[in-house]
Amino acid sequence: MQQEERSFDVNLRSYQKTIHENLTAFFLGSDSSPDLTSRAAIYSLMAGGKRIRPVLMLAVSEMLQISTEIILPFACAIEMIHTYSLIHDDLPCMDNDDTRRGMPTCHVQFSEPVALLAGDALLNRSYEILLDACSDGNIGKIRAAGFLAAMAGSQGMIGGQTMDILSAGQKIPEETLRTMHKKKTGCLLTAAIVLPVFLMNESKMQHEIESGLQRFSEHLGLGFQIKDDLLDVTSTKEILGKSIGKDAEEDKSTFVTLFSIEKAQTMLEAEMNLAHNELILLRGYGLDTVFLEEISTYLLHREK
Ligand code: GRG
Repeated sequence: MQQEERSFDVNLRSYQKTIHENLTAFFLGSDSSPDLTSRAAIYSLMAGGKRIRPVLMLAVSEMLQISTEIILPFACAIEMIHTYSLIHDDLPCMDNDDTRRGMPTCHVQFSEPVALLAGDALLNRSYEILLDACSDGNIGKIRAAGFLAAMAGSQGMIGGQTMDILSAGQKIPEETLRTMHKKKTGCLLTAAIVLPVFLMNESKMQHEIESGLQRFSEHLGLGFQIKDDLLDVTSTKEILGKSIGKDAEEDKSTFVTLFSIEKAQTMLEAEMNLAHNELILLRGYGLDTVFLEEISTYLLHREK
């Protein structure tokens, strides 16, 4: 067991290192003298974070035998989109947070206008990187890039954020809460997990693998969000690296405020079991799902 834990840890760190070492270069491209906005973007991009989305993308790619060279631009692009969403989410016009990833938020460190532009720059750069990755005209890469754009857009993450804003101060039904989080948190995780399927070599099982990974990602995404809601009431600012207790303070509907800590914990475990069941089915297609099983357990028990 200890042996398994060590090897998961080694794999996780190795994926995180690959991302960490390449993000700045991908963001800067040929820019050798970054201006204030670019420096603010790099400040947030390199402030740490678990790198869950690109790690999942690299792990699924390895499982599907897609090379690091092919997936790396997509993995860096998704972390840039995620970081832009955090910068914008922290702005005074949204959640108004002063700490993120254990550091002052982008607008506190720089200024509101610069943080707004830094988020925009990260989003624009991510699309430049995606377009560049597609420049050989490969249809799988073009579909992969389009899928990531859609998952981040108004039917996906931005759509979820819109529902979140509109539901402020209201008690919303459980189904609405689930839909909101499926979009706001889940869509980017789905992008990370499903996108590599577009880059696979022809496989008879491609459709089944895509559907299985899609369902796995949806359960993992909901579980990830329920855990986020739980950490907001059970953790500390020092451990999480961001403000806590804001959900209740702002009268937000979450799995904890709508139900209870105990019920949310039960719902979290149910989602993770459903995610696990999907992996068992995927194993039946000859896929090595060990890392995905281990990362699901890691996310279930994570402290930040
Ligand atoms: C502003 C366009 C726009 C969208 C904002 C994703 C999002 C939508 C806002 C971020 C705020 C939030 C709490 C979203 C829920 C998803 C979530 C738990 C984000 C934090 O992701 P982690 O835990 O963060 O992966 P690190 O710092 O580890 O990368």
